[in-house]
Amino acid sequence: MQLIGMLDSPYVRRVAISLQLLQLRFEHRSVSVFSTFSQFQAINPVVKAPTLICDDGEVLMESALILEYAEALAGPGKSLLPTDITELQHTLRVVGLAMVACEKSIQIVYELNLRPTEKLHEPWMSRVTGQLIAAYDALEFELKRRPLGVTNSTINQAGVTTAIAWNFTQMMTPEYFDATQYPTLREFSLQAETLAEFKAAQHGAETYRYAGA
Ligand SMILES: N[C@@H](CCC(=O)N[C@@H](CS)C(=O)NCC(=O)O)C(=O)O
Repeated sequence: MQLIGMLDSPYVRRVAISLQLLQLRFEHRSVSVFSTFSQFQAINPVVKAPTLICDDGEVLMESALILEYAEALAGPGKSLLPTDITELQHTLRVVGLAMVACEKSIQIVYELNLRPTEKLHEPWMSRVTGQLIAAYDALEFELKRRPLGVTNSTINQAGVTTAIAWNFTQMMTPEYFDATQYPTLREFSLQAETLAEFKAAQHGAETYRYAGA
């Protein structure tokens, strides 16, 4: 299967890292939804990253759905989601918060980069920034309360998505919140970024390198 999209997208990164942790092999094509729009459109006409081309050619999108498919493909014994219902509930809460953090950072990036400066809408920026901070406040609280595993055998989907969200916000919108307020998140993300699966899929324009190579 092929993963389409650049690793400067937190959604593409979460899929690339999760596929590796689930021990699923894939080819990565670092195609941009912006600078190579037409090339992306030829692969997926709705131009959404991540896009996954399955082995039979069917095209999937939306990271949560791609990961649902990947979990099923990986089969029993390999999963980034707990089976215990209480643990699953908490994992999904943390994933949800981390996904909102990604989305709010991206909305800031789009507002700054895709809109002419004179059309920047301040009430929207304030709203989105407030939501971003609320997501990180809640994530810091949750990680302190219930620490997450951060080795390649203990990290779960909550850990993967949280670490990626934090890294993305640091890379793209660090001036919109005070990172020193979130020591647990910062430490967790730093540790996650040292894992081979994260190093193989670093934020940016590079193509993912198989962690086992
Ligand atoms: N909810 C989606 C969000 C994906 C998303 O927004 N991807 C961005 C790149 S970071 C994209 O495709 N942007 C182009 C567009 O929306 O037109 C997911 O989890 O996959």
